[in-house]
Amino acid sequence: MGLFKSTISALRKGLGRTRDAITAPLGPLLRGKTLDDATVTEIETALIKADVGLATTAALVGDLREAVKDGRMHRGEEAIDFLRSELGQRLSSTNLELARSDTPPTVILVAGVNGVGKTTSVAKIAYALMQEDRSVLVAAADTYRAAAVEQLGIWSERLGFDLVRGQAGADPAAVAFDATEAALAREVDVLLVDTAGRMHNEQGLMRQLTKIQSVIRKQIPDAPHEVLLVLDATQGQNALAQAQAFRETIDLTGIVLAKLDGTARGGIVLAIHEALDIPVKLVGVGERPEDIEAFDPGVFIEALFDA
Ligand SMILES: Nc1nc2c(ncn2[C@@H]2O[C@H](COP(=O)(O)OP(=O)(O)O)[C@@H](O)[C@H]2O)c(=O)[nH]1
Ligand SMILES: [Mg+2]
Repeated sequence: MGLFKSTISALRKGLGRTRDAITAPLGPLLRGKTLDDATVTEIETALIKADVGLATTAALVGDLREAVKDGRMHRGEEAIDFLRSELGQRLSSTNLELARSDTPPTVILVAGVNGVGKTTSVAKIAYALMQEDRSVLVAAADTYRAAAVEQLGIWSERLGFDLVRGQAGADPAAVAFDATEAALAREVDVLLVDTAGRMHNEQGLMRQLTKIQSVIRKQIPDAPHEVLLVLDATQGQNALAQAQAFRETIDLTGIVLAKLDGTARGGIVLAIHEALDIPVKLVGVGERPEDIEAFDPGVFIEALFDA
């Protein structure tokens, strides 16, 4: 199983700045120290700065304060253990593997607003699947800009996956329909559908997505098997607002958190979990095809706390 096996070192590299941001203040602050009100406040500041999310931070810090006050917790190391276990529990509940259909193709629809990293993520996912000897077909259903189709064209040549494209300005749903037909005819393992992020208005964008979904279902009733929303980790609360908007229209099955390498705020993973209850399944940690990883809560927590 495991469409993607995460490698600890790559994820660590991606989370390097998160680690610096959180551990740099927390490590020296907590190890070998006695806990008091001031240290707990510093923990609070560090968690908020890392985008962990206000509710999660408040809950954790509230528990810490009580434990210190009641004399149940004395040492910095105890606080670290407490935080690791609490954060771990919050992230461990969900199935993080990509769904796979018993009858191929598995259809993966990729959505998100403009510039967050959809097309790059599609190329990366295609590449990762090809490394696992799975056949991949990609639908370039962002037909609003010629450059978008062009961009996927370059990736497809570079990485060697097949592409179904429409004319610029063609109906994206028609491209998705053709691609589904081709995926069935060619018996590929996985069909990835890249979509547009920019429309004249949000309603138009959401309607387009529903339409794409329904034309895919005409040929494969239980598809798409994954609807991945790509979010840009550097966008903080704005990313959360995007997810709220998308999930009102379409049943999201997972998040791809792109550009985690570009932020010191890896705690956004926890904020997403707290606010949306949609699992972060993949993380983007760079611009190269290999810069994508399965999200691994254990590794993530480890990276957050261990320098
Ligand atoms: N550093 C970094 N850049 C990324 C990542 N994913 C995408 N990008 C860059 O973000 C920009 C927009 O990506 P693109 O895939 O075109 O976004 P789209 O409009 O959602 O399809 C491009 O310059 C990508 O190279 C990532 O994980 N890390
Ligand atoms: Mg794109």
